[in-house]
Amino acid sequence: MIRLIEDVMTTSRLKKRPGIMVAFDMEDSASAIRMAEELGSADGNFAIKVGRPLEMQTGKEIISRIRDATDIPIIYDGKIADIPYVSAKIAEIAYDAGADGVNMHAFVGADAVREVVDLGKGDVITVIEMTHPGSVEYLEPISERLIRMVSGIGVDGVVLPATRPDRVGRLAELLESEGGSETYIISPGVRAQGAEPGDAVTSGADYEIVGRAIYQSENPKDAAERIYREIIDRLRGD
Ligand code: NUP
Repeated sequence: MIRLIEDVMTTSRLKKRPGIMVAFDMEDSASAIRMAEELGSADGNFAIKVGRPLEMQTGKEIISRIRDATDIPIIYDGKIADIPYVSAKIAEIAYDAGADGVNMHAFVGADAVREVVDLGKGDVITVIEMTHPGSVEYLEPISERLIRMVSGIGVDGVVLPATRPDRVGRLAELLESEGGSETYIISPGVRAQGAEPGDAVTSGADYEIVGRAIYQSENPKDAAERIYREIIDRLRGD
């Protein structure tokens, strides 16, 4: 198991440093490919997250096409939450299409998370708490247990909500104390859901996920660079 955890950590393509994971939730492949190419030459640390709306409209091939268009790490955000066999099957399809990592729910349990980690095909990111109000009802009461569980397994990343920076801070501390200091934290909710750039990173996150504020803007590359600079400036205390 220890060897497995080390393997996963050393092969992780997503570096644990401040950056933006751009959510690709647009529904057409042309603008997705164009944005992937533009981000490749953008100033900053970026990753791409392919979401279900894009995948459902264009098929898993969109991952391969983005892979061909840029060197930026790609995460498939299928929010996988199924029995271990099916969870691993979905993850494997995404890895084989060119994803560097997949996003799955932690609440499905240790057996499902372990089955995906044991594939050894790329990063595994687990959702711990979400950005919307409903997350407070059912995820918040179990999130500390989820952090302990995924730390024991050795996942590459966890999702914590930028909309609740206090939760990012608390769970980041717990992650560290559970031996997860190498685990990156990615936090959605910036701009469209109310969090400001830097809210999560100054609370202990590594990547902030930004979707609509980038892909719906007139110039996505400029928007991505501008929000990245805002995050870095907040971190420096400017
Ligand atoms: O808790 C979560 N909240 C959330 O918004 C977990 C997520 N993965 N996301 C994703 O982040 C969501 O699916 C979308 O792709 C992105 C946020 O997009 P936007 O609100 O910046 O447009």
